[in-house]
Amino acid sequence: MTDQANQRQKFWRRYIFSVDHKVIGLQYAVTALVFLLFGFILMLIMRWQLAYPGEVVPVVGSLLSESGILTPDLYNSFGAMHGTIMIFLGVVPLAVGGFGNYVLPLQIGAPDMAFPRINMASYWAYFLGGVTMLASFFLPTGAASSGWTSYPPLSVIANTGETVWLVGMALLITSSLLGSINFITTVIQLRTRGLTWMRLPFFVWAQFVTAFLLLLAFPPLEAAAFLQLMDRLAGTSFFLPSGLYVGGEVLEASGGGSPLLWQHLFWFLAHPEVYVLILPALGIVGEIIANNARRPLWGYRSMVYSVIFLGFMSFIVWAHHMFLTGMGTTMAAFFQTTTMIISIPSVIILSALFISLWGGSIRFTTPMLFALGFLPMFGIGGLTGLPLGLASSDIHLHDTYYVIGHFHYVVAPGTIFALFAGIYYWFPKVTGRKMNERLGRIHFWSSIIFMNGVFMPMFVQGLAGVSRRLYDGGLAYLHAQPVLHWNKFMTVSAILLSLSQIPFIVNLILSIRKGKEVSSNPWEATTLEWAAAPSPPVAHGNFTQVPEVYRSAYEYNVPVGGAVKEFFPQNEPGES
Ligand SMILES: [Cu+2]
Repeated sequence: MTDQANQRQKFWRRYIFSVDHKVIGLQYAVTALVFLLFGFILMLIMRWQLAYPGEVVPVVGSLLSESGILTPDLYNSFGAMHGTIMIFLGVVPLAVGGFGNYVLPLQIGAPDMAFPRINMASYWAYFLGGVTMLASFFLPTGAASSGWTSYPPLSVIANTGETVWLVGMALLITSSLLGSINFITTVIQLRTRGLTWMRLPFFVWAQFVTAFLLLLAFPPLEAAAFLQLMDRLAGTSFFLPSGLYVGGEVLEASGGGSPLLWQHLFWFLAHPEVYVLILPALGIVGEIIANNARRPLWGYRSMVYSVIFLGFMSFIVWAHHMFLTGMGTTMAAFFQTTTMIISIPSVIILSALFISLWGGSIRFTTPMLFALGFLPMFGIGGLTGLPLGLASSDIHLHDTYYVIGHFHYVVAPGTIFALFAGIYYWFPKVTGRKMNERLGRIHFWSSIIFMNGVFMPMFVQGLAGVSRRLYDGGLAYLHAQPVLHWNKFMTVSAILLSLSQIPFIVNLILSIRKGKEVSSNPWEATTLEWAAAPSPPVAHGNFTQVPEVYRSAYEYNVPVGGAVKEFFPQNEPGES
């Protein structure tokens, strides 16, 4: 091979088809951020339509339709794709594929993931799934339009975009199954010497339980996706009821299927999926709070047990999404009870994080601001979920904007804030440089203000009974009139929120080359990724020397003899 060809091969092996968990983690992170941005733009266009129904969409209008207006069909497509993109292509790949891949092996002192090639396959299945989904926008019929839940019978009789959506989902699910097997094996097998279960950083625990959720919850949806594909393409009727009228005529279905079956299979995945979104975020926030409060995590053990219990419970609450399907009071009673129980471990974790701040000398760095912002936002998200978990109040609130407000508080100012915190926190690990603090603070304060401007009024609209799926934002509905003016407020907030992301993007790009150079442990952290590895870590193997662990994960301000030691890295021998 010539030298040049050799170089070229090295480039491809190293940056594109890499098997190094760090490169794969970055591939995930960058791809997910691009998808998130795209999903965000879809949201902006929908919000424009809600505030100014039927008016030409500025800037991108000519791309949407001849008239420049977001048509009802496109609105439905955007709604379905916004949800799908944000969850399956954005937040989860960033939280698990990005942060999990990059940080977890380093935190447990491992040279790489247990199966580096499966890791690479997992990224490429995700990439392919994402591209497939987005390509469906170019179909003559447009992208999927039956909501991110793809409920039959509507989804089975819907346009070709739905078929592509199902194929894309099958690829994405395959990706996360490959990933979760890898995470579980890595944590069980590759922990370095001395790193017992109760010495694991909380982030590792969060990722470990998340991997189990993905492994156990996704297969039912993968099966369901294939069944729906067969309903669409092979003339079966797993989800199509007999005697269904479409356009005034009875639809020929081969046998009596059940649309409810899909709901069960879908929500059996999608409720645990909520915790797939949240747990890694809690893990990130835990790391950052302990580090910046310079205190051990309060109640570390109870937090670990809570995470495990949460993971277990998340499998027996799914039908709280289905109170309106006529399930009967006994079933409803069971599911609302389990739903109330699952709030207990969440409250324990959130309280433990709050109490960890007690008596700490807090450093208000940008990652810490985002971590602290996460706590109340996630709190609002969780508390507003309770009325939805009770059948009687859910009957009023079901499918209103209240629901949209609730889960966006969990995911947008909640989880995404935690992901921002993580980016600012681990950036020096990846690049050896810090991101700019001033830009970071501008990013934080403007984001938290406008985030609330977007989502808080949704509770008001929802309580007033405005449906979540209205193309005209409620214009045609008498009962929506008193709360209609909030649409403009939310849309303006959303536009300002998008402007607030500019300092972040500028900061991210500039800091890669121009950020302040820092030592390998700039936050004075105790966990292995900072204490034992150089920043950036060695390309293969991560550590110049295999680390050994002597203590628990967060020994900050520990009394030793008569003095107080500021922090004890996990790999530092000696007594504390
Ligand atoms: Cu749920």
